[in-house]
Amino acid sequence: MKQYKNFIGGEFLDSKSGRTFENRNPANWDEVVGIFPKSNIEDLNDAIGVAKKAYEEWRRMPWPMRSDIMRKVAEIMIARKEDLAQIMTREMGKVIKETRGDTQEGIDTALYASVEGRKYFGYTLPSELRNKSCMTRRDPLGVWGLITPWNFPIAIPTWKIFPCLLSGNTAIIKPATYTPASVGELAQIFKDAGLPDGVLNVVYGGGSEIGEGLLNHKDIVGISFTGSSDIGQRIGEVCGKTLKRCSLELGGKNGQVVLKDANLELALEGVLWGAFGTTGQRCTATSRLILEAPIYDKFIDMLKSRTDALKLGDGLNEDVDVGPLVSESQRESIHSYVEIGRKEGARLITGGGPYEEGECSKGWFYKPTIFADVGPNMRIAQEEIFGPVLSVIKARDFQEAMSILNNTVYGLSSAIYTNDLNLAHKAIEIAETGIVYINAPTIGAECHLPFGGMKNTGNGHREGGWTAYEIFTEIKTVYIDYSGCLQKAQIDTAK
Ligand code: UN1
Repeated sequence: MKQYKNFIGGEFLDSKSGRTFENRNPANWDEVVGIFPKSNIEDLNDAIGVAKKAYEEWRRMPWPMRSDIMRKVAEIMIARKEDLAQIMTREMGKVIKETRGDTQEGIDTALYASVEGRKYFGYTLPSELRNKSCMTRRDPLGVWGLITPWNFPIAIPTWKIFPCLLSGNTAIIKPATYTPASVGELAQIFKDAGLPDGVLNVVYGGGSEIGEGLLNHKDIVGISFTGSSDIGQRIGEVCGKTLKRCSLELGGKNGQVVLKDANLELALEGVLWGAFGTTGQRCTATSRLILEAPIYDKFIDMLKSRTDALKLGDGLNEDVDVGPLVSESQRESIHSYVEIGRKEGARLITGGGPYEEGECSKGWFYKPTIFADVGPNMRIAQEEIFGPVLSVIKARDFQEAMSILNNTVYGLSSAIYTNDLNLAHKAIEIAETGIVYINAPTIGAECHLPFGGMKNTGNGHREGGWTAYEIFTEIKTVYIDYSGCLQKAQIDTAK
C-alpha cells in the first residue's frame, strides 16, 4: 500500500494538517489502495503561491519547448501504461480493458499537446487602412484550478492539464477523493519528464475545503470543472461574481435511438457498451434507449439475454465485463433510483439490486438493470443516475423518437442507429446534444475532437481538440500601424 503526498513546488509533501484519508478498492473493500493527505487551506495557499511564482518563467518558455515536455510525459505514460491501468482499476473499479483505454486517452492527449505546441494559434487579417496589419495571438491567463471527477481518473485530468500547461498557465489540480492515486502517479510522471517545479501542483482533499478554497482564491484565474450539475452551478455562481474564467462539463441523460430499419445486432452491441461500460458511470453513458415501435419487443428480448450474460467481478480479471460501482454511497443512490422506477410503474426487465455472489460479496457491485415501458417524463427518464440502469422508451416513429431524445435538460451525446441516410442527416440536425453518433454508441470520444454538451450539460465550452485551448488562453488582438502617421479607423476609411 502506497503513501501518496501532495505535489507542491516539485516536492512530494505531507499535509500541514497532519490528516490523511485512505482509498479502498471498490471490488474488495478489504484492500487499501493508498493513503493520501487530507489537505487544508494552508497547503492550498502554498501551492497557489508556488504556482504563481512558476508562472512568470513558464509563460515565457517557447511553446515548442513546453510541448517537448508533454511529449516526454507521453513517452513515460506509454512505458507505464499497464501499471497505470492496474492502479486505476484497483482504485476506481472499472475493468482493465477500459482503464487501459483511459490511460491511452491520456497518452493521446499528451501527444496531441506535443503537436499543438508547434501549430495552431492566432491568425492574421487585413486592415481597413493602408500600411497597417492586424493579427491575433493567444496568451495564458495565470494559475488555474482544475477539479476532476472519479470516473476517468487519468483521461479527464489530462484533458485539462495538457492544454492548461501547454498554453503557459500553471495549475493546481484537486482530484476526486475516490480516485486520488492516478493523479498522484501523473504528478510523478510530470516530475520525471522534467516539468519545472511549481507548474503543476496536486492538492488532495474534499470539495468543501480544497474545492471551495480554489474557487474563492483571488490568485486563481479560472476553474475547469467536470462533475455534477449541482456543484457546477455553485462554481459558475462564484466565478460569475469574481469574474474568473470557468469551464463546466456536467451531467448527461444520453439517449440511443434505434429506428426500425437499423442493423439491430449493431445497435445491440452499441447499447450494451454505452449503458453498462464503466458500470454506467460516465457522463456519456447511454441511460435511455428509444426504440421505434415495430422493433420494440424484439429488441428488448435481444437486450435482456445479452445483459444477463454479462459477467460481473473484479475488473483486473480479463474476462470480466462489468466492475463494481465506485462506492457504497453511489450504490445506494443508484438503488434509490431503481426503487423510484418501480414506484413510477416502469417494467423491470432484469437486474434491480446489488450483486453479492462469490467474489463480488466484498465490493459495491450492482446488477445491470433495464426498465421497459418507461414514460419519457418519469424521473428515471429525466435524471442522471450514473450507474448501470437503462430506461427503455417506445416511440411511434422517427419524429417522436427525436422529440423524446431531446426531452431532457441535458445535452451531451446521442446515438442514432439507422441505415436511412436521409434520416441520419435529419437526426444530426435535430439532436440537441454537443456530440452526435450515427451507428455508434453514446460513448467513444476521441481526444482531438471537441467534447462537451448543450443545455445544462455545461456552459458552452468544449474540451478536447483545439477548442480546449480556447478555454485556457486569452486572445490578444494586435494592430500594427507602419504608415508613420495617425490613421483613424472608421473615419479615414470612410473617405
Ligand atoms: C465521460 O463520459 O465522463 O466518450 C467522459 C468517451 C470517453 C470520455 C467520456 N472517451 O468514451
